[in-house]
Amino acid sequence: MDTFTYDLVVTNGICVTAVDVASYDIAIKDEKIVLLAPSGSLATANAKRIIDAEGGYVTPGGVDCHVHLQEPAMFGKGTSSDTYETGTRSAIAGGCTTIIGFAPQQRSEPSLLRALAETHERARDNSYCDYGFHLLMGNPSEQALAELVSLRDEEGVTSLKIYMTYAALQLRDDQILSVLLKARREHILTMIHAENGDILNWLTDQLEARDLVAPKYHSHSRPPVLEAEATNRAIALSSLIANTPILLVHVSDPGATLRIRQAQTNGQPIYAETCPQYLFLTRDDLDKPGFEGAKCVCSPPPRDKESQEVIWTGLRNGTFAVLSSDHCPFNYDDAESGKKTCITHEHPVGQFRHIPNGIPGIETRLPLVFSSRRLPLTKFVEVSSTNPAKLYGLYPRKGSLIAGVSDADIVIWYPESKRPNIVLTNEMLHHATDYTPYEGREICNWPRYTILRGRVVWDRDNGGVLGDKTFGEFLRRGTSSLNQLWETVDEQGEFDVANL
Ligand code: DUC
Ligand code: ZN
Ligand code: ZN
Repeated sequence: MDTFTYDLVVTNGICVTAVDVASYDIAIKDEKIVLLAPSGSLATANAKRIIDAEGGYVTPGGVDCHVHLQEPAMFGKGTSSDTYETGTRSAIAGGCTTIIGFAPQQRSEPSLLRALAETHERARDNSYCDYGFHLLMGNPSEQALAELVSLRDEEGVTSLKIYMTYAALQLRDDQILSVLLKARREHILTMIHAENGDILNWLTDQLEARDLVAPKYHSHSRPPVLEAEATNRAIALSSLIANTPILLVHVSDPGATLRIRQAQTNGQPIYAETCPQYLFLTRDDLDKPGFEGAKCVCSPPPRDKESQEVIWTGLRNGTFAVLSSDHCPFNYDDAESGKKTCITHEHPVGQFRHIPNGIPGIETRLPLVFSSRRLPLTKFVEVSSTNPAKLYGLYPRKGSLIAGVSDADIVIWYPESKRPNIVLTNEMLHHATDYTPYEGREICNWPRYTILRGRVVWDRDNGGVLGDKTFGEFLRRGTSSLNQLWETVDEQGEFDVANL
């Protein structure tokens, strides 16, 4: 019987982490990175397989911490066009080895634990990559809040998302305060969707009264100030509860970004996420002939060119800790459960109010940003892998290349000499959605190999997807380790209303 020292070696790569770029070889054994060695020194090691990166960049597997799969219709009509199986297949083909999806608790459901159990059923043995869950909290009942301890200690779920908009999900300010208070005590990170639901409903009524219902009016119903106002309010609510950490998801607007930056400068534990749609799409993409613009309807909506620049700057200067996809896919050409559910005889270009909100992007997140060359490579790794892992309690198992510690989750990119010039088409992608909002874009690199826990699950030139849907494991997460978040909170002591 052959005995190998290593299961896999990656030689001759330029390895990038959140802190440095350096040439070294990586040896893998039993799903872990076990050794980092001088470049080329492991080229003839006793390993079952040796992959020559040929001078290409080698990065930790991507961690996409904002992914919607197989959720019931909560953002209006429509059902997800991707299952755990197809969404995670798409993830690995785009270099992503870990996702954090959402376990949706409906308003009629008092228990978070039940909502979580149902989500486990959907994902179990159906995931090509490793996965965890955030609770999507539609009902902050007494029972739900009491369950946060079990969520953390027994279930390995240490974050939840709440909404300031959507009829089925919107929480009042007093409810948000109750969530923040309990989350603070239990060291659960609260993610907030910050858009003012009341204002957008009012604006939507105004637009409809004038028969302005085409897809492009989605962005008129959600002007930037509505995101900035809600962001400001979320920060105020956090500060009221003795500076409870919050994470503002999918930020698109410069006003919101500025407010977040100010709060951070003040030392408040305000974290933020942005997504490729706010770097690569604009509101003009919603203004295409006929119903086409519906392909880019998501919330908040893409803004303008100047806003894109502010978001890029925010990524570079650390305002945004994480870059996620917010993959929330609906088929376009589907009148039963996709974007076209809102088309009627009376409304041939649909009614934006009823367009399912969300776009696909799990596979394109890393290639788009990597090949844009607009972030230093260390920053690219930081926001797309390392910080998500730290923020959501997965570090250093995920998000890095630490010998003896990190899972062998690795992406190998093409070297300069072999760089493919790719024109993105939906046909190339591995989701089950019938379009990509990035159709026709030129991309100058793509993950050549994706390795998940030591196994090559994606080999672009030799077979494509090689993984299988039973290989992905559920990840029990710890509490956040980014910036010693909770240590700082504990030092400040309990919230006390008498201290206000
Ligand atoms: N918010 C999300 O986070 N995802 C899709 C829809 C939405 O509004
Ligand atoms: Zn949201
Ligand atoms: Zn989302």
